[in-house]
Amino acid sequence: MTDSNIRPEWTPNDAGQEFASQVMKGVIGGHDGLSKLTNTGQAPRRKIDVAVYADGVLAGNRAMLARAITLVESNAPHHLQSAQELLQRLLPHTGQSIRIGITGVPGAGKSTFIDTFGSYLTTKGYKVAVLAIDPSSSVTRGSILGDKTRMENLSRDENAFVRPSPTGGMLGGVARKTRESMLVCEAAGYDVILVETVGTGQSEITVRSMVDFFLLVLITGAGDELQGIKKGVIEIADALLINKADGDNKIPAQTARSEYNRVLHFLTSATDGWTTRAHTASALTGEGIENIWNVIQEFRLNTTKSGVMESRRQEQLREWLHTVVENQLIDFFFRHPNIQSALPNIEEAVMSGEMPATAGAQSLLKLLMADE
Ligand SMILES: Nc1nc2c(ncn2[C@@H]2O[C@H](COP(=O)(O)OP(=O)(O)OP(=O)(O)O)[C@@H](O)[C@H]2O)c(=O)[nH]1
Ligand SMILES: [Mg+2]
Repeated sequence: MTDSNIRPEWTPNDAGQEFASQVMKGVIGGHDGLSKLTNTGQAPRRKIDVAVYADGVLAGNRAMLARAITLVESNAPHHLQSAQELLQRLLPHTGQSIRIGITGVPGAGKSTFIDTFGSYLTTKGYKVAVLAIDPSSSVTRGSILGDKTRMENLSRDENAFVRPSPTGGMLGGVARKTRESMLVCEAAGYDVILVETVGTGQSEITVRSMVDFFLLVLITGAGDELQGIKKGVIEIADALLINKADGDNKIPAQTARSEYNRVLHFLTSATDGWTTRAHTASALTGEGIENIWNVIQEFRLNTTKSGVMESRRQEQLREWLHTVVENQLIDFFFRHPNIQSALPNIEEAVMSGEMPATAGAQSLLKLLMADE
């Protein structure tokens, strides 16, 4: 069972095992780390007062913000309705922030950059929220923002809100939570939203689909300047940042910047009317940090004027709607009793080569409709 001493601050006191972000003492139940005991039908559920949550968030109350995000991240079916009602109330107060995605190979200095950059922004009077997408993470295994020590300054800053990656398996599920958390942060008055992700391919595409500006953090060295970063990732970036441009590494970083700028010249840019360029900075000393903010502000001005910002956000919403429909349909399909009983046989027939996969899928779909 949950021990209240090891609960993160954002877990409501009356919560059971259903919250996605929850610290557990190692693996105590199934292989997924969840207790075999659930509170379904047990402890009486206190009704969530959505209006209280909404008022708290809109007033910029941090504790309520944390609780609202916990609600939005919850995997419990009975929280879904309240979470959606809450988002409905908050929606008119969203959209005013600049949403920035940050990616890069492990160790490139993303977290250090966010700490320095975020602190720079709060000293300028902005409120900064940091979210993460790390589909593989769970609190027990350590998550992307698990060690807040790497964001020492920001996590102590009252104008910053640092939230670890939601747990909960598949990238799609994690992405939904992050996207909705982003809206809650905006409603709470945060001006800049930073979304960190690991450099693993698919998660970058996902983050790109929810932010305005996408920053790729790179480092020099290891001979190969492309260091496993695929051309495709460079092509979805609005700026490249060669980090660790300090000490002996300053000159190599500047050389790398010129090389990347040459490469960028031949690539399609990620955003209409905007030229992606490489820059250098040191997250450690702070040099070049202001320049990055200037670049982002120029981007914002430019794309707002041209209408590209607005059309990108609308397109992102359309895509998101479609993604949610797809996920829910798939879920409905695999949970359907007709499918569950027929699937093993059809799978076997397809695997043994007796039945073509497409024919197998068609007969499953027919079974799904047989009820209606
Ligand atoms: N010299 C120098 N070191 C840096 C700089 N930025 C980060 N580092 C160091 O690089 C190491 C990795 O930094 P992180 O910020 O944890 O990198 P990350 O990209 O978030 O790493 P993951 O979260 O593991 O993917 C740490 O030891 C940092 O102190 C920099 O600008 N200059
Ligand atoms: Mg990190």
